[in-house]
Amino acid sequence: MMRRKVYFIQPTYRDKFGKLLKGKSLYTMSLVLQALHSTVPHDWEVQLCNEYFEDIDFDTDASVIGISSMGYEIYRGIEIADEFRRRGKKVMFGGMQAHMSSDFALPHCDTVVHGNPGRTAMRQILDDFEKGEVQREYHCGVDLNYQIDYSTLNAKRLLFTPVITSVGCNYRCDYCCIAALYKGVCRVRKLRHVFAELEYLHGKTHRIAFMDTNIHSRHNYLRALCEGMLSRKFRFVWGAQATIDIGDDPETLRIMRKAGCKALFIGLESFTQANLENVNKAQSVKSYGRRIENIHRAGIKIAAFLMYGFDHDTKETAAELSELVTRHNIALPMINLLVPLPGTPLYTRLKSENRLMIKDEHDFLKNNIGYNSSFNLCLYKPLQMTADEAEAGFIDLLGRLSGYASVVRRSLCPDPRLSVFFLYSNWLFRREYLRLKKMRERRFAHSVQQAAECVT
Ligand code: B12
Repeated sequence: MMRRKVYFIQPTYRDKFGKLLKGKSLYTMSLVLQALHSTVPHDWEVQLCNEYFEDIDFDTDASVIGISSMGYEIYRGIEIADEFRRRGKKVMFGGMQAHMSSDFALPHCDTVVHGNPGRTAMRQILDDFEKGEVQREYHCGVDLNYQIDYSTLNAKRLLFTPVITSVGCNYRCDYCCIAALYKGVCRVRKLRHVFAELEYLHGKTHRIAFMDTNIHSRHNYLRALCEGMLSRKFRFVWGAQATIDIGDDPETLRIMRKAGCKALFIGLESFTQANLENVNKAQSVKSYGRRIENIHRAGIKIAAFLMYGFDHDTKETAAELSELVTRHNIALPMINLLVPLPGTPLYTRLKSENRLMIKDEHDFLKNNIGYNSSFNLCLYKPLQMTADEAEAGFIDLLGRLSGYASVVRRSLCPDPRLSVFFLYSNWLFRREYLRLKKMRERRFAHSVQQAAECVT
C-alpha cells in the first residue's frame, strides 16, 4: 500500500548564471505551503520545504510530491519533478504558473492542479493518487474555507509575516495575471478564519503583510477586518496592496491607520491616461494627486508599482515619471519594464500585432538577475521607441531615483522604524539600479568589441 505522506515544495530558482538562489531571510514569503498543509486530510502525513531556505530532501519517504509555482521557479520545479519521478514518486504541480503554463508542466508530472484546492478537493486528489487513478488535471475553483495552520511558519526569518484575506481583484487590467486567472472576481475568506490566524500570530510577531491583490476589493469587509483587529486589541504594524481608489475612502483609511496600517502598496503603473486606457486600467490619472494626498493625510505611506514601456511612453517619460514620483512623495517606487505575461490580454494583443520578440512563450521567466528582481528586459516592440531604447530608458528612470539625496528624502518619515524600512528598501532599489547599469555597460562593451573584431 502507498504511504500516506505528501511532500509540498516551494522551489527557489536559478539566477542567470545557473546558481540556485538561497538565503536566510526574506521580506515576506508566500503562504502557499501553510495553506496547502491545512487542506491535507488528517490521515496523511505532511512534509514541507521552502527551497529558498532549506535543501530538498530527495530521499523523503513521501509517496506524493506537490510542487508549487508562482513564476520563474517553474523551471526549477521541473528539475525537481524529473528527479523525484526518476526515484519512483508521484508528482503534482500547482500554483499560478503551472496553471498558466500547464502544457509546460504536464510532461514532467502526473497531474496539474488548477485553482485553490480546499479540503474536499485535496482529499479527492490524494485518494485518486492512492487508488492509482489520478487524473491528468484537476480544476478546483477557489476554496479557502479553512483556517491556515501557521505552526510550520518561522516568522523569525521574515520582516513581515504573510496573512491573506482574499484572492482575485475586481479590476481586469490587460497585463495582470490575477485578472486573467480570477476573471475580475475577488473572493474573500471567512473573517473568523482570519481572526483565528491573527490570534495565533499575536504575540509571536509584530509585523504582518496582507498578501491580497487588493485589500480594498470589498470595502465593508475591510472595515470589519480593521474593526475586529481593533476590538481584539491586536497591536500589529502592517502593510497591504490596494488600488488607488482607496484614496477616496477617508473613513476606511482612518480605521486602517488606527488598526496599524503603515504602508500601502499601490499599482499606479503610469501617469499617462492614454497608457492606462490602452491596458484597460480603469483609473483616472487626474485623481492620482488627490487620492495620494488623502492616503498621506491618513498617515499611511505609499509604495508605488510603476511600469515603463507602454505604447504612449517615450524616451522622455523616464524624466517625467521620476519627477512625479518625487513630487507625490512616493516612499518607495517599484518599477518594472512592461511584461507581456502569457495568458493575459496584453500578450494576445501584442502577439496579434506581431510585436512580441520572444521565440518561446516562457522566455519572460528567464528574466531573473536575482531573487525578486524587477523585469528589465523588453520582450516586445514598443510603439514610440526601440526595445533597446526602452531598456535604456528603464535604467535611466531607475538612475534618476537612485541618488543618495532622493533615496534619503523618500525614506524619511516621523516613524523611525518605518524610515529604516524604507531606507533599506530604497537602498536595495539603488543597488539593483547599479547592478543593471553595470550589466548593460558590459553588454555594450562586448558588442563594441565584437564589432571591432569584425572590422579588423
Ligand atoms: C509573497 C509573494 C512573493 C514573495 C515570495 C517569497 C517566497 N519565497 O515565498 C516574493 C516577494 C519574493 C515574490 C517573488 C516573485 N513574485 Co510573487 N507574489 C507573492 C504574493 C504577494 C503572495 C503569494 C501568496 O502567499 N499567495 C497566497 C497563496 C495561498 O496562494 P497561491 O500561491 O496562489 O497558492 C494557492 C494555489 O495557487 C494553489 N497552489 C499553489 N501551489 C500549489 C501546489 C500544489 C501541488 C497544489 C495542489 C496547489 C497549489 O493552492 C494554494 C492555496 O490555495 C503573490 C500575489 C498573491 N496574492 O498571490 C505574488 C505573485 C505570485 N508573484 C508574482 C511575481 C511576478 C513574482 C516575481 C516574478 C516578481 C519578480 N519580478 O521577480 C517573483 C518570482 C518568484 C519566484 N519564486 O518565481 C506574480 C505571479 C505572476 C505570474 N506567474 O504570472 C503574483 C501573482 C503577483 C502579481 N500580481 O503579479 N513573490
